[in-house]
This record gives sequence, C-alpha cells and structure tokens, in this order.
Amino acid sequence: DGSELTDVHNYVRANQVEPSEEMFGIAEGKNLIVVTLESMQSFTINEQMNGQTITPFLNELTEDEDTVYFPNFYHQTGLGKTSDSEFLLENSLYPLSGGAVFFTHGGNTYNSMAEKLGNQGYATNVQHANNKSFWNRDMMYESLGIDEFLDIQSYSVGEGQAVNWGMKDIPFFEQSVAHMAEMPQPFYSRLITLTNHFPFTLDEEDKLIDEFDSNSGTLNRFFQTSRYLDEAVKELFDDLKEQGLYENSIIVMYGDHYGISENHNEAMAQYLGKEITPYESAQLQRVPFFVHIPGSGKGHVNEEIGGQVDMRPTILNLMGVESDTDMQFGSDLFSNERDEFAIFRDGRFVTDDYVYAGSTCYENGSGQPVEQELCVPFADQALTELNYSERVINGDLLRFYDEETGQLLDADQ
Ligand code: GP9
Ligand code: MN
Repeated sequence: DGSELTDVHNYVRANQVEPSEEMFGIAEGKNLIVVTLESMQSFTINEQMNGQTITPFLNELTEDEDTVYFPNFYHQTGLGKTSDSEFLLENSLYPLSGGAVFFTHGGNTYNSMAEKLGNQGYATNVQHANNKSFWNRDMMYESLGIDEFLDIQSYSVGEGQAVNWGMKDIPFFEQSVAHMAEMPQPFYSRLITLTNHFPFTLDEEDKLIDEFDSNSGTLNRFFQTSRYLDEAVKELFDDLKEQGLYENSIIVMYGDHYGISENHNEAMAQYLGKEITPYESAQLQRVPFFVHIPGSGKGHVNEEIGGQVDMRPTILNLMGVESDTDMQFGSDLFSNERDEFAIFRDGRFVTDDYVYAGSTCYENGSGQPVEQELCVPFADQALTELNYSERVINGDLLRFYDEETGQLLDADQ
C-alpha cells in the first residue's frame, strides 16, 4: 500500500526545486508538439564531417532567438530504446534495468504528462508510422491516458515514400501536420520519427551529403541519415507555418538514444580524432534537446547538465501546469535551484565536476581520472534514485498516490 512509497515520497519532495519565474507559463495554452528525433546524437550538432555540415537546420536553431538548445543533455534509456525515452518523457521516472518497461509494466497506473494536459483540456495523441503494437505502444498508451494513437493505418505511403524501417520522415511530417490541422486545439501531439534508425539506409535521392570514410558502414551512413532527419525537421517547421499552426505552438525536440554503439569505437575515434575512453563514451550519450517557442525571444544555448527525466517538469512548467505534488524524479532545467546531475540507466552519471564511467571517476572537462571517493556521494544518490524509481514501477505504487494532494493512500481507500 501507500506506506511502501514513504521513502520515495520523502526523497522526491526533498529534492524538489522551484520553477524558474521567468519561464513558468510562457507557453500556457499553446499546442504542444514533441518530436522524437530517432537516434540523433549531439556530436553531430554544429559539427562537420569531411567539410560537410551534418545538421544545418538544427545548427541554425541553436542560434535562433526563439529556441533554447541544451548541449549537455543525456539520454537515460535502457533496453527499451525509443519506448524508454517516451516513458521518461511522460512520467519522469527512469525505465527499468532489465527489459522494456512498455512491455513489462504496460498495465500500471501512471500520471503521465499526456494525462495532465488532458485534464487541462488538451487533445492528446501520438503519431508514428509503424504498427501500433510495436513496443506494446497500443497497450501502454492507454495506461498513459493518451487519447489517440495515429499509427501506420493513418498514413498513406506513396511510391518512393518508404525506406529502411518504413515511411520516410519528410512525408510522415507532412501527413502528421495535416492530421494536426484537423485536431481540436489546444492539442499535445507527439511525433516519432523513423528514418534515422539502424541500419541507416536511404534512397539515393535522399542522400544530401556523402558517406564518411571509416571501416564502419554504420557510422558512415549515420551522417547521411542524420542529415536527412535535419532536412525533415526543417520541412516540419515549414509545414506547420503553411497550416497556420506554427505561431500558436511550442515545439520540443529530443534525441531518443545513441545511434552509434560502442561497437563502432574505432570508427568514432577516427571521426573525433581522439581515443574513445569510458569518459568519452559517456559524453557520447548526449542527445539534443530543443525547446522552440515562436515569438518568445527566449532563445539561448543552455549549458545545464540534465537528461530525459527532466523533460516532463521542464515542459509542464513552460505550459504553466503545476507538478509540485507529482511523483517525478526529474527537475525543471530552467530552475536556478537545480543541481547539475544526469544519471544514466546503467549507473554512470555526469555532474558539473565529475563523470563516473567504467568504474572510474573522471574530472568533467579534462577527462582526467581523479580519486574515486569524489564520485562516491553522487554514485550513492544515483543508485538510490534508480532503486526508488524501480520500486515505484515494480510495485505499481502510483495506485496508492494522490497526485492532486500529494497524499499516500491506504490500500483499502
Ligand atoms: C519503432 C521505432 C524505433 O517504432 O520507435 O524503435 P527503436 O528500435 O529505436 O527503439
Ligand atoms: Mn529509437
């Protein structure tokens, strides 16, 4: 019953931070569009590959007056890959260390961001051009209180519009925005892309830059599919403007997980021009996080260290929706009170001073190994937090929590 939640609840409340006064509510009442950038990694942003720009549109956004870009933002996914990132986004809980939580705990009680926005009168949906049962999404989305799932059945895939895993991102975005034009407003619509997915294959006409020249065909092609995804995002912005949806929407985009695993370290070392130590491997877990609020003038590059668990409180505060009695492990990235901390699902972590990886404590910045004991307090906290999150999920404990009041409930209530 609720008493199993006491420690967790105390921990969550003790680590809670106040929202940023400047940012709270600045997107209130607007449509919320969240785009999952499949396999997009931060090492491609504002960089070149053999003299070619990899992400020209996203690079522009990093300097845009209405866009906040977070370069020190980390994925926190495990075996559930894309679905784990969705879980972090909706719940601000960590996914599980074994198996995909979308499969293992698809019937739990949750208090998702979709449900909260639904309670504020938002129409909520996910759009993704794949079969609805992939990752058990159809079941899990019901538990998450998402009103509608527009899966592959809602798309028409014309000649030349599919590659690799299925529908290409450019026509996917175009048809998704057409769907949005029919939705009651305000809406919360989540778009999950697919083209920048292993094995990173493209039709010739969609290859906008050359391949890289390493011994890894996977990495070589990854630059091209990343370039394609960047082009698709540019067209998404154009589509939204054409449909008159742009001005009244906030567009949030995040990379879901790495595309290039450690199996390609030799090729990555060639690209980066340095050895891939455990420290560098941890830094490669950075994924882009963008918050674009048209007309806000709030754009800047925000160096805050955070991760996907922080998206829910950050977004809800921008939307002017309180979450201070919710059971969430993340915190608002705009808050001044926040500790810089990103805990990976496998126990690695990053703070402003240290990076803990490969059982070694490194100084953040120089990458030099330092005394192990400097990392110990953070390692303890990381473990506590991951364990508490697992306890909530494994015991389906949100059944015993009233998020309206922040009260623990008895089993017989
Ligand atoms: C599948 C897509 C890709 O629908 O989200 O899943 P992934 O393999 O990246 O988890
Ligand atoms: Mn994915």
